[in-house]
Amino acid sequence: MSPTTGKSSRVGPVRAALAGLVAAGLALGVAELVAGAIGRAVAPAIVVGGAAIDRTPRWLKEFAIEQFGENDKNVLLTGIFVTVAVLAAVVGVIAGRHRRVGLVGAALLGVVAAAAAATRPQAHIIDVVPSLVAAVVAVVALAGLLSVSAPGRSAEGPGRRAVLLTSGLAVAAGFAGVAGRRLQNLRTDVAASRRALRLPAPTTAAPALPPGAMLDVNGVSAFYTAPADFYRVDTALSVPRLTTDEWSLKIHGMVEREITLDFDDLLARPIVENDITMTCVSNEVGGGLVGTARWLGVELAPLLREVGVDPNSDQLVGTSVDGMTIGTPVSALMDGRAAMLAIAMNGEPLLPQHGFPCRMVVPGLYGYVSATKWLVDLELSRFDAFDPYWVRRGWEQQAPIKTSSRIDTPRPLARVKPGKVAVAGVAWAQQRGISKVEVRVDGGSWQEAELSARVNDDLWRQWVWTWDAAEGSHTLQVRATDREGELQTEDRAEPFPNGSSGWQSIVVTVGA
Ligand SMILES: Nc1nc2c(c(=O)[nH]1)N[C@H]1C(S)=C(S)[C@@H](COP(=O)(O)O)O[C@H]1N2
Ligand SMILES: [Mo]
Repeated sequence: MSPTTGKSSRVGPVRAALAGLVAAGLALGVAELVAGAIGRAVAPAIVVGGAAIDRTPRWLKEFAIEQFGENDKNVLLTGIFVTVAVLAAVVGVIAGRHRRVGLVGAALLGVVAAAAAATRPQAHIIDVVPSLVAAVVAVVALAGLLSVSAPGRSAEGPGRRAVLLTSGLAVAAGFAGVAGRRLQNLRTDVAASRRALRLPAPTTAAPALPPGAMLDVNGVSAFYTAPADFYRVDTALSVPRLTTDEWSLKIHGMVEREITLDFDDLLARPIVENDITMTCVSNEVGGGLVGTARWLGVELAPLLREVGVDPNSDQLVGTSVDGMTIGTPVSALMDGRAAMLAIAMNGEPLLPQHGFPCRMVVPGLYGYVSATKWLVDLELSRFDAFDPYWVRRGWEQQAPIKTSSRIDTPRPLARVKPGKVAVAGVAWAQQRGISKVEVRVDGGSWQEAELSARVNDDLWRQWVWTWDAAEGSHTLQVRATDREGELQTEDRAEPFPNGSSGWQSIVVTVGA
């Protein structure tokens, strides 16, 4: 189809690859700038990454989280940039020989990114613009770089002009990228919005903690998890940016009167404070995807009563600004539990990564069926009418939290001194509460641990048991019982499709 480029304008593979890289860099940099100018987080790498996350099979997602943990998103972004670099170099080399084929290739990469932008949830037609601009920039820059790099008639090959243009465009790429990011921060200054937010005093404060609610044991999880240490689980490649000024929440669907609240409306409502332990369905036995906070916000049940929920509606679908959908049973929201729209965690506005300015929190349900972050829309619907994001991926529609217990100290495979060793951790069974935690060594008889004082049944309890440790290698096991008298199941289950189960077991070495 495309004729081979004439000899005099052919460019050798090394120079052509470099031209491809610089053209791609400039294209991505300019795209950041355009994304900043239109005030949308739709730079090509972000939209392609987001599309990739939504299409990643579960085994690969689990592998990535296992390997990279909370770094999984940075690893993905790095992977995207490396892929783009390789493709850009290949396109450059092709264009060096077959100019038109290569330039079409460059344009196609931009079009693929534009397609990803257009198919993101919450996509706006304008979202394709940064990627399309990137396509044009890539084509023009690549053509220009190759033409100055071509040996032409001169025998010495490309000279100063090529070097100047290449380095000039590379610098421009960097500037555009940095300026684009700055612009995006300026346009939606989440940090400033967060600083400016004066938290209201609770109309109904959380009751004071009883004595003994927190155990003083080295190595046990803090009763309240510091927000910065609180586990983070979401599909957002870049943390969605939403200020209190931009925020609004529409409650609609199967209701008598739909309403839209802005942030002042929210603050004007009675403010409640609840201590709640939150858990992720993806938490493995012994894992860290659980945390406790004092949440400040607005009760959901009165709001739902105000809009008049159709009795046939059984699912409340929360949607975030980045298009995540999460479905919660209406019955759970109306049964008197402390379900809320939260704006603060442990006395400070939500951190951006935990859903600033407003998220849902519902005790007793895993986060993927209750805890929409960056919440902007609540639709009353039916379970048989709409499958939210995770349900479409095979996770159970409804998922109450399973009774779980964890050993925080000693750590697995730790080496401890013989004699008295504090074995301690946390146990949770939100809504039912924890009544007992037991520990056993090497499959011996179960020993009852001391529990922190009960605060409410939506909170974890810390526990400690003093072990008289003899030298050697030993297995420690833990199990909890809820306040209904139900023992934590020994049956091992993986997190998919409705949460892990089984007793945690660790091996430690006792030696001088
Ligand atoms: N917008 C949005 N909200 C979300 C998620 C998400 O991916 N996007 N993940 C959910 C899941 S699976 C959990 S466990 C909790 C985690 O909240 P955290 O990151 O504040 O701990 O948020 C929930 N809310
Ligand atoms: Mo989760």
